[in-house]
Amino acid sequence: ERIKAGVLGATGAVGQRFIEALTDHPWFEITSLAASERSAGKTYENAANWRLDSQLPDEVKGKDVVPVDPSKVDADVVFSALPSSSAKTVEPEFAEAGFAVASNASSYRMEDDVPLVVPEVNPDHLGMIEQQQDNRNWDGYIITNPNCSTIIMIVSLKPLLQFGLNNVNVATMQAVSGAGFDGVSSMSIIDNILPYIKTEEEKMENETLKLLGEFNGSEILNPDIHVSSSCHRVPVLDGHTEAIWAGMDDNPTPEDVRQAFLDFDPGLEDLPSKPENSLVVWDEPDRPQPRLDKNIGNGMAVNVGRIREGIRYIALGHNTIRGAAGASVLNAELLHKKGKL
Ligand code: A2P
Ligand code: 11C
Repeated sequence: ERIKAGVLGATGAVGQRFIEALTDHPWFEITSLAASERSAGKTYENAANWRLDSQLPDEVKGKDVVPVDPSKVDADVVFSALPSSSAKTVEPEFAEAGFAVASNASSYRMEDDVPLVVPEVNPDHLGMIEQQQDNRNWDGYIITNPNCSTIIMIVSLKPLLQFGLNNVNVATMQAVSGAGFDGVSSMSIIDNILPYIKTEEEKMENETLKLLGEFNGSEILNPDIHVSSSCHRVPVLDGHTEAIWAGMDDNPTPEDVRQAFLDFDPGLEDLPSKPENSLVVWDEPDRPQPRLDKNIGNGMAVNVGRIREGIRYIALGHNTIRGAAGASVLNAELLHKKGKL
């Protein structure tokens, strides 16, 4: 039997990526599309300002958009692409009403009893769900995935833990789609770079420590790793690029690191959204690039290259797929595999 899936914030930049990820999915079926009162009552085709680079799937075109109200949504799991301000009030209403909420929003990521999960990195943190349901008296629950920039970095850091990772510095070059649909349509950033993205640097630092922390069954113990980030918006439509400096106790050579990236076992068994390679290693000095490489592995791979002494390297991933909707769907697939959905 197929799992009924709703999308909250279905009309936005990440919401549209959820629609794509869930269309023809082997386990999930889209049963509800929800957005703000501005869109409710319209058909999806009329409510969503669909991107030009892909076709609006037939199965959602004529569907009605409903408000983000648990009594109006028919689903077992809801995927949330809501702005964090509305996610803050809406997501608990759904969890309380018994829905599994797989959220891309930032509102609950750092709460002690809410799993912040990337399946390749910390699948055991899903163990927090029972605690959350007890604490909050919810029949459902919220699980979250990190911010796009964090996800792209963390997948590349996981194989470096074996060398005693102790220090991470990162400078990001982030696409405009990360700022939501309005960010893309205005393109007001053309011929420019914005050297500040609100709350992004804190998110990269705090989320990375939570993800790499050990879950002892009741709490997460922060790892002894220093993380420092500088975040920037560049005139690219999709695909975040990151320059990463990783300090490690064992001082591995660039070749050791390259081999660790190549040998990386994501431990994902047969989840439908799993890419063939979670890490794709580039040896050409001018790769990876967003325009050429963001869609590798259906947009779910993290590309790494330019591995140099230091250790310094570049990571690139599709921010609204690997870094957002695809990450939430992968989390829900993992929940299903573990019998929690
Ligand atoms: P709508 O299209 O009706 O405004 P983006 O990140 O691209 O800006 O998209 C945000 C998504 O969240 C859209 O689907 C938007 O719906 C929805 N949304 C924004 N504010 C609210 C709100 N207060 N309540 C419910 N949905 C909201
Ligand atoms: C950006 N990373 O590119 C942001 C968008 O915490 O999920 C996503 C913010 C978040 O601007």
